[in-house]
Amino acid sequence: MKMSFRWYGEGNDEVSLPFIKQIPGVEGIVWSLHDMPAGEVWSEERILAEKELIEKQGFHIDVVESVNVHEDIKLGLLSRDKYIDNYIETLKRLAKVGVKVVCYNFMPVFDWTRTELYKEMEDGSNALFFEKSKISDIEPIDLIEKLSKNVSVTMPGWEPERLSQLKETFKKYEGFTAEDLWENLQYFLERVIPVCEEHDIKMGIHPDDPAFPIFGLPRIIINKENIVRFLNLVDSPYNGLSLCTGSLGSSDNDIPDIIDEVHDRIHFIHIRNVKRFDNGDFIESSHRACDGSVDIIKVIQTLHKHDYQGYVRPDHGRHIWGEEKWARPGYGLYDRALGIMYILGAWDNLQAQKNGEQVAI
Ligand code: CS2
Ligand code: MN
Repeated sequence: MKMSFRWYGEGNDEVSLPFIKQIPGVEGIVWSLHDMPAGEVWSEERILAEKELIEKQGFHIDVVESVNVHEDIKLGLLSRDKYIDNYIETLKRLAKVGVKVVCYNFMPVFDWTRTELYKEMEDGSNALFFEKSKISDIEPIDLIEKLSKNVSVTMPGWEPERLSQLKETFKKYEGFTAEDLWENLQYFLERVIPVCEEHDIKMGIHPDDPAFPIFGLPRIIINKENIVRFLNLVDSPYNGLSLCTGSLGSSDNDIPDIIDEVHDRIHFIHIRNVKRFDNGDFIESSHRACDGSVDIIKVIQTLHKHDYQGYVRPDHGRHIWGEEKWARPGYGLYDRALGIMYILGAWDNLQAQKNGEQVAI
């Protein structure tokens, strides 16, 4: 596996590239142009400037997360073709500078959703929390307003231009079903994947987070059955997954079993743990298997069994050692760095066993 780390860009991330450099094992930066509105073509100058900045620190730029999909594409509006053309142009420009994988999602309206960004834990750390009952009694707009009061940065999926149109966007989704979303996803893939094949750039869809419908909006990338259906929409290695153990772990998915089934279509993995409660709540925990509901060790063993050669990054981390004062929710430095050491510790141990076995033969 190739270890990487998500970075939000100069002036947009309190964690610096030189600090990331000090985490053992990180080879690449997972990057994006976070201020680009969904649907616009990314400028070549900006892409090149980002590439230069990241490569100067000795990291590769192989993975972009995300190139956001315009809402009209998800809704299947007439205007979608123009936005798909723009998406394709951005993909070509990224392929030209050597990007290998693009992580994206196809969730209506929101990216990931939580009800608290700074839930205090007994040990003094804090973490992203989802309280199911809170989602049922609150309007989405009120939830976002409440959450964004304490955050000074723009969270993925909460870009100002998207939020300002939240009410209208919700209206457009009235009566919209999961089957409509499947159809529109297929339409998108049928146009985009042939270009990916030609330009050698792979698409990896990110599972929906949480992995169940919220606010009456459909969510489809949520379990094994749907992931298999998704991969068959366009049966090409370029139509793949960014498997996220935390997102799929928000409901009762057997993630090692999913990896067994679709490992050859996984291009990128987010590894993190979540602890689920019986009432449907969940909290993001440390990466350690015994701290959450996802058996992270088994996930790593399964990847190793299939000789996973793709990209990986720790996903969200808790805020620890006081970093909630400066780091963006889910994306502090310390817990993600600890997560990397846990993942690499497990991986190196499996490698050592494998090498030992080979020597013994
Ligand atoms: C990420 C997602 O922070 C996160 O939870 O895993 O925001 C992810 O970047 C997007 O869904 C991919 O488009
Ligand atoms: Mn993720």
